[in-house]
Amino acid sequence: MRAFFFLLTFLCSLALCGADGYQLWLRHRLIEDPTARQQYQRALSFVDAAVQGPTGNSAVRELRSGLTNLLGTAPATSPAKKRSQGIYLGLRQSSSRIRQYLQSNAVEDLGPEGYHLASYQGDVLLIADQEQGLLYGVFDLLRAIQTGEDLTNLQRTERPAYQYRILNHWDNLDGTVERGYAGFSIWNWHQLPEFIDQRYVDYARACASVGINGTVVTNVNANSLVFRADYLEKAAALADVFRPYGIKLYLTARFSSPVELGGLPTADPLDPQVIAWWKSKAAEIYARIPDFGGFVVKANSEGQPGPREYGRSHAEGANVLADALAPHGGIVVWRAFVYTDKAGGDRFREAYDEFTPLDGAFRKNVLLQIKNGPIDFQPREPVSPLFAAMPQTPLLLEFQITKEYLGQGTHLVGMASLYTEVLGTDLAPNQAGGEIREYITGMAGVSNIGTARNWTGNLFGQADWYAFGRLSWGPELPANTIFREWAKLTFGPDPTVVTTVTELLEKSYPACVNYMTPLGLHHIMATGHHYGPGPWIDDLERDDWNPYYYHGATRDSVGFDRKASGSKALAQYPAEFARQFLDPTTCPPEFLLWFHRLPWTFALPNGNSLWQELGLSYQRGVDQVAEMQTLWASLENRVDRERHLHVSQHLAIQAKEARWWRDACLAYFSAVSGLPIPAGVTPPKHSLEYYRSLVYPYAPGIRPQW
Ligand code: BDP
Repeated sequence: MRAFFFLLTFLCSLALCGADGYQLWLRHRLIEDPTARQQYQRALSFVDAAVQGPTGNSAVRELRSGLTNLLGTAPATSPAKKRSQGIYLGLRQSSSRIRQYLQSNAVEDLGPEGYHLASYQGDVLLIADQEQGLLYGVFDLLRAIQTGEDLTNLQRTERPAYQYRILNHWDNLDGTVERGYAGFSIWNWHQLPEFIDQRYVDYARACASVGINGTVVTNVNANSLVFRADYLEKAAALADVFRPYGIKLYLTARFSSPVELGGLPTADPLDPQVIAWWKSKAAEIYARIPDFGGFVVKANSEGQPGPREYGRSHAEGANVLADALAPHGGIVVWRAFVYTDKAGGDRFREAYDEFTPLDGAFRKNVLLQIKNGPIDFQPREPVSPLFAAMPQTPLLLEFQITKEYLGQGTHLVGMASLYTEVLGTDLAPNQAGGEIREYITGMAGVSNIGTARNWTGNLFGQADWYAFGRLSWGPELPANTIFREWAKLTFGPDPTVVTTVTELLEKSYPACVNYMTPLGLHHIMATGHHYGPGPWIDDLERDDWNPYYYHGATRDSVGFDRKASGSKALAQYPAEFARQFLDPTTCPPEFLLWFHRLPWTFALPNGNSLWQELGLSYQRGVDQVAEMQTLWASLENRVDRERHLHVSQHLAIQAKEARWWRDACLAYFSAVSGLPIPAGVTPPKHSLEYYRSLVYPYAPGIRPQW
């Protein structure tokens, strides 16, 4: 019997208890070190909660179950004996203990989502102004215990930097996910509203635990069917699940819905019938979902309908939807990812040219959602110039969490490096507060979640969901802190594992940029699915769908001139920011070919020619992946077998694909330039024809309509 019990415990510790990745970073496993466990047990022997609403109740439930799992015993509900220590949680004035603390400790306004955590005469106090703050405080406290923080000097006040912290699912009603690499959509529209998958609850817990407070459950390439009454009922059922976790539901709005669903002859935003249709649709939605967040709209972009079809501006289109939502407190998130199909322009410029004349023309409840870069989620982009050009319009920064252009579901690339680089980019280097994070009101992240048991397909994709949430709450957090936290929460406290996983994540982003798009190359991936290299593609119907358009390599030169002598896109930035890019000899090398067209012989600051440096960068990327493999291999006996194997196998694919990128790109650029592969670079294994011949019609994540 005893042997059986031990076997069961052993099996549980190896696999059943979360080594499959389902529990994400909320793996509240029993603290192994008995001394540490006893200390926490003594300090947290009860949870005295004064809460009333559903969110407060979720907070208490999370705290109790988290503590029970971490400490091995359930906390009591009140102090058992006089001298026992525990947690008091509640709003100001909610308990005498909290009131007593506040008499001698000033805690300023915490806002709707903030909280204050303090150790007070041996107890832990968690105080908020509204119950949602308690929920965030609970997750912070659990994270502190999970990562081994000493609670005796606990004293912190936390408030989110932004009001809007939203996940964007590019999920279709048929269950497919555009640019999704983790299986199908987790929303089972067919079986909603009756069937409530436990995943919905666990999803909401995970989001709340990192501060996410909104979710757009449908694709930006929208389907008007979601506004039909039965679908709204399904959406309402999801909203009911999310509400106790402080998460608002949003839907994408297809601009032509009044025609497609409403049977009207037009979707012209200034048509009275269209205006009335949106008003009544909004009222219908709010009748079912009283805290509905609002609409996200992709209009006149990549074939999506929009106001331009009726000769109306983006502002005229957005305002009609905004007016319909305003009486109910909803917002319109209008996407700036817009480019026309005019030949000969520079796509880099388009969003800026389209939207800057409209600054000030949007209703107050319209937010403009801008992708981090001016083109499209490339491995490394300079920031979008729009951020500094819309002072009268609230802005959301859109990141991709799913890795459409960064190795998709297979590659390990710690996106926190990209996110922090963007958030910290200083557009006004001569003044304080010019960082991108200061220009925005919120963050949106294109989700990487699917039906994969571990949610993200590649286990390390969880780190990107985690990073997005943490940064949307605290955009000043360094990537290293986020990686370290995630490593501890996911793999446990072993310092060797934590240090190695952190190092692996830190290496991964520069590695990917090196083996895909070094020195500012961009959009050179294959067409449609964007899987693998395709710098040679030049025969697509639109100029700017062709990878060739973005580098224009000839025998003599390569790169895109965006200076005054070229497309003039550089002039869209504030002058003091643009200055660093103007001169190719001082331009940061990672952005060189974004702004300059240069001869292959151009000398870089390190003395290498452009061609040599390009070759060596590709080689460096491949070598860095090999180093990542070695790092991970060193953890073989420290990480459970299931997850170790999972990651090793993914890294093997990444190593193979990194070599593919290097070989295919160098074979192509060498053929075009007539230059031999530089010394120190492994020559391509196959001919250029071979790489050009590779086709992958079933690569995942492709848009169903393309
Ligand atoms: C591109 C994707 C495409 C999306 C588009 C968007 O390839 O699938 O629809 O972004 O953001 O990167 O709307």
